[in-house]
Amino acid sequence: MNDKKFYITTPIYYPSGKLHIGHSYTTVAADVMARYKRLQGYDVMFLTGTDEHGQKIEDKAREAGVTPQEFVDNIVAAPGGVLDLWKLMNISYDRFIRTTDAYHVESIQKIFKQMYDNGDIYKGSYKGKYCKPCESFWTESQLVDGKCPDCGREVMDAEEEAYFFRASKYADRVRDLLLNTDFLEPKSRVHEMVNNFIDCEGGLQDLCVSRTSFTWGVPVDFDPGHVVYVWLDALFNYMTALGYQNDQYHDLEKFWPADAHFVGKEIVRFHAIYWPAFLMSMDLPLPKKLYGHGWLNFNGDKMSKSKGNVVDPHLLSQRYGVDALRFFLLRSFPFGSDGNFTNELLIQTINNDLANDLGNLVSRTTAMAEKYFGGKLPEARQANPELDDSLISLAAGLRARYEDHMEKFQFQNALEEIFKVIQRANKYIDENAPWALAKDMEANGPRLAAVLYNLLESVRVCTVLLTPFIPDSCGKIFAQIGADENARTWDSAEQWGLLPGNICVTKGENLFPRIDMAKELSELDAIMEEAKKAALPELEVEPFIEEHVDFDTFCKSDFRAVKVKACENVRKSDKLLKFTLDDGTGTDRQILSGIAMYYKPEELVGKTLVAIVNLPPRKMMGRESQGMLISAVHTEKGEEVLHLLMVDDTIPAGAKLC
Ligand code: ME8
Repeated sequence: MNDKKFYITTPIYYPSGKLHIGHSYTTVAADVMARYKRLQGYDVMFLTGTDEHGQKIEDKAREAGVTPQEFVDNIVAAPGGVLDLWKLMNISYDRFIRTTDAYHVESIQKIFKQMYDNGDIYKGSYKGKYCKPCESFWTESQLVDGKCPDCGREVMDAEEEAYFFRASKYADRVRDLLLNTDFLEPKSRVHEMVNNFIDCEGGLQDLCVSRTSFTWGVPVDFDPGHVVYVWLDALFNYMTALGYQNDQYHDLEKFWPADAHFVGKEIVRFHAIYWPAFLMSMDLPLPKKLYGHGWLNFNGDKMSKSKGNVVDPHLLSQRYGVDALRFFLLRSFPFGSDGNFTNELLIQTINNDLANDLGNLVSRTTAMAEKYFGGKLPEARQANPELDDSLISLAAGLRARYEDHMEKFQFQNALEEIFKVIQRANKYIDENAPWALAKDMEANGPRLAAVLYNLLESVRVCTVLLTPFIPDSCGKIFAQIGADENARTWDSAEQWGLLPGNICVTKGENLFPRIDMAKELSELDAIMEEAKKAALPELEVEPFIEEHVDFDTFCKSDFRAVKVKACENVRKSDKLLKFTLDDGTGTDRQILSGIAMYYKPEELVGKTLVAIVNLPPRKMMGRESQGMLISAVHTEKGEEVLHLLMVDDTIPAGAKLC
């Protein structure tokens, strides 16, 4: 039996809309960790899922005209939904939990009842501030500038009869957990939690854990009308998915406590304070580690649909491949800090690391093995310690340095170590100039074979350790360098010289083609513009003016039907059209109107329009305008659209509109 076990979780996602690249960040990181532990020989349980209850989902379902269950089913399981995204991103989860799964609901009801029975949940009345999008209650003192401290949006007053969890009872134990153990990382988040939520004015407050204002949640079975607060429901997923308080699974003993919960920084509060307190209340062992990673912004701004800067993983992986995207997320930003996603950085990372460094090393090495030896290296190899040792020792010591960083979830540093070896190997090619050796194969054949073997071994060791990050590409590299199963293992990454003497090297496809930065950026910009437009409301109507106008004032405006006798563009103006109009008086009326972007002058001749004719005359581009033509205006996909008001041609010129 394998006693090396590893249980890792991601947060469970709200299926309230399309997931973006920021959401993929936690899951890709957890996937890398799960694959790394499997590589090390651990029996891994990697859990992810969806958090499907709450007011936000209920509201969205109502807007969409479907039941909440239909709404979430559609986002989770439909094409392009959450499950599809994880398939696309090559996420190797072992279990997927949905909080609407019957077994989970049953467990939550039992847990809630048990906490009620042990006195940690009691009934009271809630008065406070509520942030609807975050489904969070706040006290006045927790608000920032009167707004939700998490998302910065408006909060509303709320009062309801509710059940409360006695979080205050666990304040000391939670403080101790945070300050005196390595439970929460990075350390920089510890003081924020303790100062803001435990050692704050009034201390750790009891938490409101039921709602009566909506119904889409786990019902409190002993008090109809109440549903369990979504965070209590959601947090316990980490245990119900192993079979806690249900018969669906039986993995609790094997995998609990969790080895690592990965969460974004904005939900550290729930995981660092309430989650341990809930577990303490149920007398359960605490998870070993909680890691709060940073946020990915886009061009320095928070990712959001309305800003049109939500980066679509489907689009990016189609253009660059899933591995390039996975790699970029963990290579470019330290996991614990915020990162700024830009298209330039993405392309630069792909070009520098994957195309220039790794791709080049693999393609040069395999091409030379094919060219000089037909893909089969001879057994006779001539070492040259002076030239070989620095590369070999760097590569041979790589696994230990990599492991050190991976154990601390420092993915960026682990990759940095690998790329030092890759860069060193590229330099080794230049130092040894295989093309020069190849000029005299008889004399230099064994030396050339040694150079290429050392390069292949460097590639192999790096590829073993890159496998958790870019699994598909690594499979292809292993095939190109002829590495068999033995040469792909965790142990093999520490052993130099594992590639068999008679390896068969084949130069395959170019794994990471270079991207033309300027061309790509302009294409991405165009796509983003389109996305921004698509996110805008279809039609937008000007807000109505609330102030009343009295009837007499209204009657003072003289609206008339006018017929267009002539119409022409005004010279040197892109906007103005000059109209000569019959207003029924027998004297032509001239009106200038800024509508040249919408109409060609010839289209309008003969039309019957509406004008207000008693505005004071005014000059535009040196010409007098005697009134104003009336148009209907609205906004469509963010752009102003204008229609001149045209009336039935049987209406005579000069007819008064009233
Ligand atoms: O919070 N950068 O779900 P969620 C980095 N249901 N990470 C980001 C991000 C960004 N731009 N945007 C989102 C929830 N995330 C709860 C969890 S767990 C018991 C309940 C991360 O769908 C975010 O930080 O809003 C979080 O870790 C994850 O996506 C899910 O967010």
